[in-house]
Amino acid sequence: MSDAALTLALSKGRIFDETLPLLRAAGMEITEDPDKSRKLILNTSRDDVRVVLVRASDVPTYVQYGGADLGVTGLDTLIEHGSQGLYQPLDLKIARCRMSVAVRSDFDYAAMVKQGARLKVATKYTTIARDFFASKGVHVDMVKLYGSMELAPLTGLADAIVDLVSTGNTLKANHLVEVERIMDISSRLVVNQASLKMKQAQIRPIIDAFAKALADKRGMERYGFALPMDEAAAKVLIDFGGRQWLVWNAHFKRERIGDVPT
Ligand code: PRT
Ligand code: MG
Repeated sequence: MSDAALTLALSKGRIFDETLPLLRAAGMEITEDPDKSRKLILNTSRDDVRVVLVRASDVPTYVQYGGADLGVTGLDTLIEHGSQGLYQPLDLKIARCRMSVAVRSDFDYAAMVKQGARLKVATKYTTIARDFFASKGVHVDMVKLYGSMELAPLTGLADAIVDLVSTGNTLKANHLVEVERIMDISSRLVVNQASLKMKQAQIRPIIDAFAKALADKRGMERYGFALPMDEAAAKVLIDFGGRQWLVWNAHFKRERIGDVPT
């Protein structure tokens, strides 16, 4: 591996699975299945790009200290870690979920907040939880946990939890209800700031390729077909929210872009 080689940090599971199509679209196929081997360093179809598999919560650390040049990490993890030394060029809009407050269904959260009661909150996300309750003026005692937050209200360890919710099935299965939605969460591309300066020529095209893959995906979601993003016209259509009149105002060589008459 030459000095100019790039290392991308990913975590196994949903972030890996949902980053794969973006990598593919950006011309980097991962040639090995991480579930079928114990390898922690994976090759890609590009000689100068390799992937390292780390714990989800370690991705920002790897990128911050240069163990990886780039990485993909959840906004939750990024906020908890802090963004020092990390350039965040793109919201990849993958591994989407929300950060919420949940309580036992028989706990009157609204009344407790109204009374100004002190709440016992269990969470892995102490920074996000502390900031949220401080902004509401609610006093909390924080209990730091590393997993299975749902158990805390059921065992009397806490009144409330702050955790990620996607389908809501985990809460439901444990008789918990969501009482506050703190923020929407998705995964971000993070880049080591020193790498960005020293390896500009390699990193910039990758950021651009990811951005193009995202725009293509959005076009696909919105119109049900891929707009040819190499056409200036299609870019106008996407960048401005697909307003037909913008297309009319633009000049095109082709008569149609996909199924959209121009
Ligand atoms: O598991 P490990 O300790 O190694 O790390 P991790 O849990 O941080 O990794 P992983 O792969 O589980 O999550 C990586 C990232 O995926 C998170 O940082 C989030 O940004 C994002 N993500 C998206 C989620 C979820 N959706 C999600 N539903 N992370 C976790 N969950 C969990 C949640 O904590 C809860 O236990 O799934 C459960 C709720 O799911 P529903 O569908 O039942 O609501
Ligand atoms: Mg997990």
